[in-house]
Amino acid sequence: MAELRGALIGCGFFAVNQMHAWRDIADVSIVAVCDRDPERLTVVGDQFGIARRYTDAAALFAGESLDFVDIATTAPSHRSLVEMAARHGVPAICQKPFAPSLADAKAMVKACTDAGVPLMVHENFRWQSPIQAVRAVLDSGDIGTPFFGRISFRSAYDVFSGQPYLATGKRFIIEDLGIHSLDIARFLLGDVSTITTRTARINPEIAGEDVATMLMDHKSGATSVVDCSYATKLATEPFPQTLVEIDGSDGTIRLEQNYRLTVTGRNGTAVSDVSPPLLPWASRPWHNIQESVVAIQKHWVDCLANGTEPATSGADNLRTLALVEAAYAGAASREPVQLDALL
Ligand code: NAD
Ligand code: 89V
Repeated sequence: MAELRGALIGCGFFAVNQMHAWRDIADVSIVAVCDRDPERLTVVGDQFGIARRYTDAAALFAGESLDFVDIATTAPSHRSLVEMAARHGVPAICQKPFAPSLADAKAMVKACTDAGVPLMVHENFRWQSPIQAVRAVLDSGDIGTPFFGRISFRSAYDVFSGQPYLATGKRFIIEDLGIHSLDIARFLLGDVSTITTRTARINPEIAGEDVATMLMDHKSGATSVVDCSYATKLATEPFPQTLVEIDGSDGTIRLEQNYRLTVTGRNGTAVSDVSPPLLPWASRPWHNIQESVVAIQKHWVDCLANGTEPATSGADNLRTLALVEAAYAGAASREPVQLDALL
């Protein structure tokens, strides 16, 4: 396969992980970088030895011949950048949250569909190896048919020092972190018909909610609880681990702290360590997320090569973003929200 030529737009806090991951993947290279902030452009351009640099995305598309673009900016710019990629016929990866609103996200999917270009949302948490291990147990049939799930992320880690914008938005934990947990719930238990939500703000120094508890009816008949908090001080800080409980007709799955996986099924109980590897460029405690970045970007390259739709395509991610919208609406009204009405 000829090497794919990609460009990165947005050289901020998280994009550095994406750049490391591109270097780990065969048959792809990032040939140009873009950021409207010249300082970030210099930092990332110098760190990864990329000479072709742009402070304006329109100039990037005009000046480069690209096989794809990797958009790692924050949500307010996603729609205009994805639509720009579509106009230039360039396949696009877009970071989560896909868009500030479901209406914007639907327009972005339409623009790419109409232009015939692939679009993937960088929704990487389902690609974490512990979460993939849970999926593999479900696929094995060992616990039978799942009827209950809990996807839990509770922490007091200071995310605001690395990502200061997280402290200032009216929306916080559901839009930034819960979005990953909701996607994992879909990945493990399938699509959702109804969601009921309660939120709270415990940290007085931030603008948005930092605690959310969501109860969901899945179309399969299973029930799940998705709970997340950045106000939970534990004896051992678990950031950024997602803990999972699944009960099935024939057994149970428990993914507990320190990546301990316990499966009780038709053949008894097995305990294993599903810790993610520490990649050479990664650092604890982020290594779990960092490994998943390599996995999702590898998946993108495979999908481009094979002409297949990415697991977290724009169209798929509308269903995750709809859960975010429904959660905020339900938290405000304190009523259950039906998902199909939004899609
Ligand atoms: P950041 O603010 O550190 O970086 C964003 C960069 O984009 C900035 O350097 C900014 O100058 C640049 N930018 C913004 N608009 C632009 C435009 N129109 N053209 C060119 N450059 C532009 O933000 P971050 O913390 O790196 O987050 C970026 C995105 O990644 C967010 O959507 C965030 O939610 C997401 N994120 C995802 C994960 C994950 O695990 N998937 C983890 C952290 C952050
Ligand atoms: O994954 C994310 O989107 C990050 C963090 C884990 C800090 O919430 O913003």
